[in-house]
Amino acid sequence: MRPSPQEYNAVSAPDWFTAARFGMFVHFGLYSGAARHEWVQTNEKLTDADYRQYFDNFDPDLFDAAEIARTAKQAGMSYVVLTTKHHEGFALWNTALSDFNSAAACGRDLVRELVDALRAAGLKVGLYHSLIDWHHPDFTVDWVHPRRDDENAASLNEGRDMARYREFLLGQVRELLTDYGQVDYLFFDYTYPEAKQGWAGKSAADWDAEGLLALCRELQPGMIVNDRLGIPGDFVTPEQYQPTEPLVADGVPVLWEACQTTNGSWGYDRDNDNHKSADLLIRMLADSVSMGGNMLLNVGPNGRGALDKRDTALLAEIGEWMRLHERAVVGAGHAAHRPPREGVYTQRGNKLYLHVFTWPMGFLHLPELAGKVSYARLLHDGSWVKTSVSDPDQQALVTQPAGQAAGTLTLSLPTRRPDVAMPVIEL
Ligand code: H79
Repeated sequence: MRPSPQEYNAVSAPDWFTAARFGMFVHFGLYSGAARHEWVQTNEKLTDADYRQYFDNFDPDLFDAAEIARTAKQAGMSYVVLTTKHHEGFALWNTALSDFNSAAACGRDLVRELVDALRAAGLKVGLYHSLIDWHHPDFTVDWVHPRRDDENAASLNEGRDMARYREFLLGQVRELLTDYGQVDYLFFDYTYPEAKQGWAGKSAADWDAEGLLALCRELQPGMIVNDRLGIPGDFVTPEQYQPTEPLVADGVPVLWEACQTTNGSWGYDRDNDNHKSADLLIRMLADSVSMGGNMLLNVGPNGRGALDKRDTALLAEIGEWMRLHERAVVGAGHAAHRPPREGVYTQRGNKLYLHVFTWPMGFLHLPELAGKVSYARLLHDGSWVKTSVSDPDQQALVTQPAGQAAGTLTLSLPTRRPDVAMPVIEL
């Protein structure tokens, strides 16, 4: 029987994941050298021969696992999730099950390097593993496959056998969960059951989702697994959108994590300058926590394995904000109070944090909080914020602030917005 979300959360919601709130996604593979989106093989319908040049010239001489760990830590992140294999099928570890791997291409086991560096830095270890595999000869052609050819559809799947692919998939996951010590988190990607334009999708049965999940439970009992196998997992993973309320299933809150890019592409995309601002990313993080979720922010190292300057500049700004506002994020979560229109609340213990998205003119009115707040301050500099409660019966007599419903607490703020990426008021 399918466990309820409550049962899932009960068995598998480790404190570290909900406390962490902020992690780093690392997309690295042959597509990083192609430098034009991790889906380039399908987007441009590249042949295996076209794609082979990225394998033959794979040279991640600047991939520095310790630097990645340090960068994540300085940004205030407490876990990192690495693509062990993306849809292209290239493995970043020394797999015995295929030659299409980084050890064969450049003599390095990049999974080992990063996992070791994360542990040394005290960060939690997350792995991403693609269910899709465009390189494997048994993986059937479907509507997102680069070999899809509407003219010659009939012959394309001759000789391809998903049963053999399932064995390969299970075997590679077994290697990852056996040879790399404790793995805290696994992100499978992804199930797309709909058939489109006459082409099949793939669903739980294509991956033997039950078998894969059972293998995860057996080899790494403390590990959390995401929801993209086509059967329920331990947490759900909204991709490139922000939920606007806490996520629930059957009326019960579920763990969730929004995965987000800096510029719309996961893999290094040289000519894409469509980066979000640090202010927006910080707001998205606060928004996630306010709705009871995490945010996993992606970086796409370039063809040499170095972090992109555009990403590290953003992470440095986010890190500076996190240094001063960490307690409003890490260990914090959804607050039951109705926020004012200017921002969102997070709550940690008995403290409420008001993340102010739009700085008001002079006053902020907080519904229902009159009499419930003993002290208020701006978090970045610890400066006291004056609070007052206006009497709705006396409105004609008071000049400021007027017109507030009973129970409203009013904050008197400096006219000038504090010089931080996003001001937070601790209540
Ligand atoms: O690894 C990242 C993405 O590559 C992967 N999941 C994250 C974590 C992902 N794969 N598919 N999707 C996300 C959604 C599919 C989007 C598609 Fe498209 C729309 C596939 C084809 C059209 C995006 C736009 C990719 C190519 C064009």
